Order: sequence, then structure tokens, then C-alpha cells
Amino acid sequence: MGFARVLLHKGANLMGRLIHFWIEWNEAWMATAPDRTAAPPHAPEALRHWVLEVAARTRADQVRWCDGSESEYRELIRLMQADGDLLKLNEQRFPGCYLHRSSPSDVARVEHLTFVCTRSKEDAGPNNHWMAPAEARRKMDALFEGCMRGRTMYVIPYCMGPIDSPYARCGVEITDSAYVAANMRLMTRMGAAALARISKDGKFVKGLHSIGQLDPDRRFIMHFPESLEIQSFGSGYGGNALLGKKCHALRIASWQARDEGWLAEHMLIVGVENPRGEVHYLACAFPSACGKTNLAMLIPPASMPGWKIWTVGDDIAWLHPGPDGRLWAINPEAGYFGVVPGTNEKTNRHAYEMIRHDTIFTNVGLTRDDDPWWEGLEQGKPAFDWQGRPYDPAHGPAAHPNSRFTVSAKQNPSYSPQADAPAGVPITALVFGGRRRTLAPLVYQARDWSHGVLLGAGMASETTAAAAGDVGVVRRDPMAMKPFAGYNFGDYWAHWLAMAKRVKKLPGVFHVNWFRRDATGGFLWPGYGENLRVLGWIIDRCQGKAAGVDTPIGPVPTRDALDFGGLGVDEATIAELLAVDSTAWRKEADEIGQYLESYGARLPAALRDEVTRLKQRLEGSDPLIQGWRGQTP
Ligand code: GTP
Ligand code: SPV
Ligand code: MN
Repeated sequence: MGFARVLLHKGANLMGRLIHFWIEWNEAWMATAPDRTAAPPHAPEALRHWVLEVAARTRADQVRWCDGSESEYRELIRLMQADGDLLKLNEQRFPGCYLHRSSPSDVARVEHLTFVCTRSKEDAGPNNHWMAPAEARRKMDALFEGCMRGRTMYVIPYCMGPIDSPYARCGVEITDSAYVAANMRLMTRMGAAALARISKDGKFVKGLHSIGQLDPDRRFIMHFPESLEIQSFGSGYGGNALLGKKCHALRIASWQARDEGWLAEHMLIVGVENPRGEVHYLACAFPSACGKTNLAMLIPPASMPGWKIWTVGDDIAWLHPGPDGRLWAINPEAGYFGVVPGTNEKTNRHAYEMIRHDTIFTNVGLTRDDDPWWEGLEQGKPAFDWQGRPYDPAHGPAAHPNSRFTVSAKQNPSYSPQADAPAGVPITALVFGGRRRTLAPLVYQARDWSHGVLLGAGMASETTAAAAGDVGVVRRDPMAMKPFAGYNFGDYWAHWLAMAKRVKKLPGVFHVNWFRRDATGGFLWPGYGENLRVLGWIIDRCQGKAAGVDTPIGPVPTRDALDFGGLGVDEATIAELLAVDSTAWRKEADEIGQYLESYGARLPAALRDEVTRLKQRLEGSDPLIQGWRGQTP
């Protein structure tokens, strides 16, 4: 009795002969398939024990140990097609691609339902929702009790980071969602190799997940960093359900990183190769849906021949002090869970090509020919919206603004061979960035490391559709980690400051803003591929080769240090992009100061001093500092 029988049962409207052919084929396959209901021989005792305990508690119908194989992935896909959880997209134009429509109230991360459950509330900090561990466990136990009746429970061993990297960390996710299992295979190094490493390490993060009834009123994402546990209930959406990603690789890992002297950050990692063949790696922290995937796979503009971009990661970086005194980064992930809207041949050709095969689309629209469709695609027409309703502009966009693609990183044409390097890549510069229509210039540099920590800590950005709630509201999002730091931001900044003692050759620190707007709402800066011009300045600056004007917030490029040629951006706009409005920045510095003070006694004195120095520099300065005039330092 396989899943094909389920199809027979459900698919009364399908042609009988087709179904019988299907069943025969499927059962022949099942007969040769290994038994994956039993624990693999090398599964450690602690893991077997936990799996049995969870299976008993949730009353799962059956247990499937995932081995991460291609045939297993195909089986998961077939199962979801049979259940109606996946629709096959046009095989000619989108081979191996599928559409998943999630429950309409389950389309984004839910920060208000995400908790860090530490013994002391202070350790979670004002930046997190907190619940006492015992109370959280009681709540979750009640939800998980019997929740997998009639369902298959998948056991997913995964490794975050190259399997042979000393920096990689493993986890096991137990879930009752085939969608989660399939996505985990694309997003992580999942299966047999990970299990072997777990047996060797003897330690793993325990992630327990159930979609429950997908009821927003019975939904929680709980983290227990002190015991390396995650419990997530009631959502099937990416960041809430693919527990290797934000829950493990950021919230739990940031806690471990603090204890062990490294950093787990919401950063892309990109290699920038200049025409001389030198590659510099940058790690950049932008909040959710603020351009990490796009920068990580940037297409160099025609004006920069000979430049190449190499993607190491698009969302998360684990940064370690290396033996050579530099900071080294690995990408713990193996795939991308990226924003679909806005992706087209012009904005991001590589992403556009990458998602034309073997991709799972979540919550995009559909054309009459079963092609996926989204706003900003600039071709074709939607026939159905993301909820499967006939497309009607009165219902809003065809694709949900937070619709996503899941794809293996190997499909990225600019995939860096270094993405699998066990030691990672050495980082030349760290770049912070927000989505701000005013104030923050196109790019500016921190004066030194501790000023750089202030640049990150003082970050603010407009909220996006990646999280449930209002969109377009400016909020503080330090280091793009507001939703992801697994502990008190005060302690986190102290840890960042202390990295100066661990890393002898510190990277340069910068802040960028691709999102300045004019009075009519248009972007002042063309963005996307043209952002490479700014990365070029950043890299040169780290080598002492680019001119800058010192302003109270840090050096900005001189007018001529950045090449604006051929952009069609006029001089007044260039001036606006590079200007520092001291009056507005005085207000900003006050707000940053007040925000940081809300961390009370945990706020490091060195960061408070940085705010004082920033205010002092702003006090005596001209109201408007215009770097574009071309002064050199
Ligand atoms: P998460 O996966 O949520 O962490 O997001 P991300 O930071 O990887 O964001 P992503 O690169 O997917 O970009 C989100 C949105 O910003 C997309 O709609 C992009 O088209 C848009 N975007 C990216 N880069 C630029 C840029 O340089 N300029 C402008 N105007 N928009 C951009
Ligand atoms: C983000 O929201 O920052 C994401 C998508 O990268 S999710 O994995 O859903 O968190
Ligand atoms: Mn992200």
C-alpha cells in the first residue's frame, strides 16, 4: 500500500489506465527501495531515542529516515503532486519545476510568534520575545500531542556548511511536511553524509516541526539555545519551517558563536574578481528582501568589462577568525530560498536562468500554459493568482510579494567553487545596508572597527513582505539581525566589539543604501548590476587606493572616486546620493542613541562612546557636507 493507492483513491477523475500503470511502476520501485522506516545502522543512540519518543508523542503513522537521495526527492515530489500540494509547471519551458500554494495566512515569517526561551529573560534581551523554557515546553507539548496522526514523520539529518568543514554544524529536523523535506534537500546538505557526520560529532541541534492545522492562532516558533533545540508548530512557510535556516543557522548558531568566539550573521558572501584576476570577498548584511540574493549574483555592467562575480552565499554567513589573522566566512546553506518578484533578465539574468529548471516556486501566479508568473517578470500574462483564483487585479498582485523560489545553489551560473571550501573565504570588507528612501548616502565607510559596530548597530530599514505585518515602515534592524539574533543585542554588540581582539587583520566596514528615492517615489540609483561600481570603491578603499571625503558619519566617495559614467544619473542626483545632511543626521544620532540606551546595563560602554563621538562630530559640522564637490582627504 504505497502513496499511489492514495492517488487512486483521490484521483477518481483521472483515467483508470494511467493510474494502474502508475501504481505498477511505483510498486516495482518500492520493492527495490531500501527500508527507510528503520533507523540507519549508524544513527547515534540519542537520535534514535529522540525519534522514537517523538513518534510516540505525535502518534505519527510512519517514520521515514531521509537519505537525501535523488530518488527520495522524486518520491516526495510525486507524493505532493498526488496530494495536490504541488502543481507541475510547464515541462517544456520549466523542466523539473513545481508550484506550491501555501495556506493564505501562512506566507511569511511571524516575528510576533517567534520566541527565544532562555532561563533568564535578560539573556534573550528586549530584541526577542521571551518565554520561560518550562512554559514554552508545556505549550508545545500540548500542540505536538497526537498532531501527526495519519501523517508520515520525516527524519531529516542535515549539515550546515561544507560537510568536511571544521566550521560546519549539524542538526536533525523532524517534520510531518513533505514540502519541508523536499525544500531541506535543496537548502542543506541533507541525508546520509550529514548523518555520518552527526555520528562523528556526537552533537546535533534538535528541530521538531509540525504544520499542525496551519492555524495562525496555534502557531509558535520556539528556540531553546541552552539545550540546542527548536520547536516549530503551525506553519509551513520557509523561515518558520525550514529549521536549518533562520532557526538553527542564525538564532541557535549566534548563541553558540558568542560562546565560541565567532559570528553567525544574516549576510551574503560574494567574490568580486577584478580584470587583473584578483578576487576579494565581501560579506554584506541587508535586512530581509533588501537585496542580498541580487547582490550575491550580480551581473557586472557593460561599463565594467573583465569583472566577474562569484556567489558563495546569499543569506547567511558564519565568520571565523582564521589562522592568518583574517576573518573567514562559510555559507552554511546549500541552496537559495529567494524572493521571486522583481526577478527578470535585466535585473538578475543569473537568477532568472537559475530558476528555469528544477525549482520549487511558492505562491507565484500561473499563466494559462502553466508557466509561473510574477510581478516584474515583464513577459506573459497571469491567468491565476497565488491563491489559485482566476487573476483579477482587484485582488492584488498575481504573485504574493513574498513569493519565493527554492533552488540548489549549484544551479547558479555564478556559483563559486570556494563555496565548498572547508575553510571558507577570507573577507576583505563587511557591508551593512538598509532600505531607506532618505538620509543614508549611497555608500560610506566606518572610521574603524568600533565605529563599524555602531554602523551596524544603528542600522534601520523599511519593513518588507518577508515578515507578517506592515510594509514600508522604518524600524531599527541592527546588523539585519533584529529577527534573528538568538540573544540580547547588548551582549551581541559586546561580542562584535570583542572580535577586534580575535581578528588581527580586521575587514573594512561600510554602509550602503541602494534604495534612495526622489519626490515622485522613483529610485535615485539604478541598483542591481550597477552596484558593482560601489563594491569597486569599497575594495579599493580597503587597499588605500580610493579617494574619500571625511564626513561626521564616516568617509564617502569623492565625486570622481566613483564612476557614474553612462548611467544617465544627473549631477544633482549624484550630489544627493553622496551628500550627508548633518541636520537630519543629528536627529538620527539622537534616535540611535535612544535606541541603544534601551538595552540598559547590557549596552557596551564602547558603543555608547561611539554615539557620543558621532554626535560631537556632527555638532560642529556644516549643515550639508557634499562629498561630490571632489575634495580629497
Ligand atoms: P531575504 O531572502 O528575504 O533575506 O532577502 P534578500 O536580501 O536576499 O533580498 P533580494 O535580493 O531577494 O531582494 C528583494 C527585493 O529587492 C527584490 O524585489 C529585488 O528585485 C529588490 N532589489 C534587489 N536589489 C536591488 C537594487 O539594487 N535596487 C532596487 N531598487 N531593488 C533591488
Ligand atoms: C528572510 O526573511 O530573511 C528570508 C526568508 O531569507 S526566510 O527563510 O523565510 O526567513
Ligand atoms: Mn534572509
